[in-house]
Amino acid sequence: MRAVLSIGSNMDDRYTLLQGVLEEFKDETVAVSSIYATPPWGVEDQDEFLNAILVVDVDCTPIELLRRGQKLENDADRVRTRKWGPRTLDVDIVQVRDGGHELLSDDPELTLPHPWAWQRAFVLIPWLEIEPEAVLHGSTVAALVENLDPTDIEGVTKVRES
Ligand code: PH2
Ligand code: MG
Ligand code: MG
Repeated sequence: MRAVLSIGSNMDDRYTLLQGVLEEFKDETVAVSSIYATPPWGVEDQDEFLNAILVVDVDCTPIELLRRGQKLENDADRVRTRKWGPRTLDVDIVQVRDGGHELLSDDPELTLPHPWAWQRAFVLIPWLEIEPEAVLHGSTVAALVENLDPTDIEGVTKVRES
């Protein structure tokens, strides 16, 4: 199956933490975006994030992929305090496709597609770079970006070319 992963960090050595995820998936990676600096979304009184998107082709179930992401988060000493709060590393599954079909899930542990992705500039702008024609909630990523608030778009800046 093919999965779109959103990775983010706003604590500690953010580049190295994101790089660790890219390293873990390097043999399964189909595409990877540049790294972007992004203003905190949802909870605004926290440090700037670094975010990126990768598309991976993995031979496992969505829950197994979730566990791989959680292992990376735990290895980064992630501490879960507040929802949407600061974190060393976040590995989120945005979307999963299998044989051209999108997998949907309402499992509270893993909602697919990711419930907030369609409105998050920090997901859509990096994703636009690698898969502009991907469809989420019935719209292409390019169309979703066009519908974002211009100030949200301006806040997202490329800091390291992929
Ligand atoms: N993750 C959140 C909440 N807010 N904001 C940015 N810019 N980047 C994130 O990765 C992020 C966020 C919850 O996972
Ligand atoms: Mg998240
Ligand atoms: Mg998460």
